[in-house]
Amino acid sequence: MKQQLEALRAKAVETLSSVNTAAELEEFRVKVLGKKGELTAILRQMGSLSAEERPVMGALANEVRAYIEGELARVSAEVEKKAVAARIAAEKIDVTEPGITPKLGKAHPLTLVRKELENIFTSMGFMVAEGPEVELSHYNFDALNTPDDHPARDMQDTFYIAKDVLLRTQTSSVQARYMEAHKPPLRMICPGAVYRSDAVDATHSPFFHQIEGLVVDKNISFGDLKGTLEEFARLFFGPETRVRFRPHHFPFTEPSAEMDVSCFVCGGKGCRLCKGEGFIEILGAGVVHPNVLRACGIDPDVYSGFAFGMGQERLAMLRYKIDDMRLLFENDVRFLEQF
Ligand code: 2U9
Repeated sequence: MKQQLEALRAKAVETLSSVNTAAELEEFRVKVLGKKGELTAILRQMGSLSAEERPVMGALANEVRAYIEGELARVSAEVEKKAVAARIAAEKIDVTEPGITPKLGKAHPLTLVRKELENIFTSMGFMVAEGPEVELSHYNFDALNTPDDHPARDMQDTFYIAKDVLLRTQTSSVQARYMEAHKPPLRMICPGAVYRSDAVDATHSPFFHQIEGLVVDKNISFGDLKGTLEEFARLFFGPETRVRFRPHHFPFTEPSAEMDVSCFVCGGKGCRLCKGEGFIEILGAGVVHPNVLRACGIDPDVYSGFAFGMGQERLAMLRYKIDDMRLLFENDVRFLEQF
């Protein structure tokens, strides 16, 4: 029995020396030290020993068990240490490696221009208003002194949805609604999309954006219009900017004018941008027609006003030297990244 115990000890030490995983260790423990294990099998023979031999063998068996348990604990600690080291090696990250740069979005040039316009006009006390893009012909045309036989109302020029419902051709409908809902004094701008049955080219699109403005109060004159729009031109195009007004016609204003700004590239001498003119047309404006005030519930004998309108695409193209309007709608990231 002594030899058996020593043989068990030697075999256990040898087996443990080649164990690599926690599962193998457990298998070893059950096989050698478990209730039905090899040590128990040897101890079953105790009954056949003499009374003198029994305590000696008992003591040896205990020593062998303690020895094997000690080895098991030692190897178990080693295996655990190796497992942790292997995991650390496998999951190692290089914290000095450069990260993945997140792609940041940017504001569209039309958004940049709209915000700049809103900042300029709100700093002068204008409110910003919005209205529906699918509009009644009443607000798009009738209220704006644009009668049934006006060419702008033609099917060729306007997208109709039903007889009296259309995609608005101008944001002026927002001003008409605003006048109905608010009493003067009023000072407002309305930026937004408009739709016209135009063929696409470098300077035209059936979908574009306007920004229009309206001031109504007692004693508003063409002088107020000039002062306000000249100040706007200086804030948007620079302090050296000069303006000029040319007579024009709009159904909703009388008198009406178009405003040009001195060319911000050549300063007025004439260049490619201003086509040798020295000036660039940027907006239309005028004193609000009495019929328009009346149609929107404001007494033209008490109040007067001025209005103006400009195209946001045109302003964006001038500001950012964009030579084709289509670039603003194609959403090519290589183009949009530049702003
Ligand atoms: C009301 C009364 C008057 C708005 C105006 C213009 C002149 C004008 C165009 C310029 C280029 C639009 O983008 S564009 O095609 N606009 O020339 N707009 S006066 O007059 C109004 C508006 C609303 C109630």
